[in-house]
Amino acid sequence: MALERTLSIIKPDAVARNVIGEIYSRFEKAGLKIIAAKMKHLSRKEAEGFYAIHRERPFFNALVEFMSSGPVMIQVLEGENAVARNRELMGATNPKEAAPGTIRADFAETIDANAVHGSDSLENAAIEIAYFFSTTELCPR
Ligand code: RTP
Ligand code: MG
Repeated sequence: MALERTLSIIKPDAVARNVIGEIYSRFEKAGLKIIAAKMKHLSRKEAEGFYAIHRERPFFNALVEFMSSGPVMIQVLEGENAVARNRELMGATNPKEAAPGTIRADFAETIDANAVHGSDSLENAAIEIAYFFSTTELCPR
């Protein structure tokens, strides 16, 4: 087992639904520690930079529009196999296909507004964490 860090974002739809605490509770119950957090209303440019990997995808504009439509809650999660563990907690990208009991099944309805983001690999996690946090903002314990 490996101690990992991953980047999580509670997207504008879930922040608007007032379920930050319920989602944090799922991270904590799964043994993931929140070692950094900030709330932020992303500019278009910040959202574009974050999702640059999807630049050529047909849904890119809608994704950037949505991610900059309201405040998001951004956190670094640390724990055993944190990248995969967080993806399990999130459920499938399309909430309609997400397993019962996952965050997306419980708090989201559409593929565009699907409640949470989670890094999809350890390599991307490092890039995404550095996009939002300096090393001095991380508080492992
Ligand atoms: P995320 O990056 O937000 O954690 O989501 P993910 O890995 O599950 O999905 P990804 O393929 O990385 O796509 C990023 C976000 O783009 C939106 N999307 N829309 N209309 C579509 O076919 C489509 N596909 C993806 C979703 O909001 C997804 O979370
Ligand atoms: Mg992704």
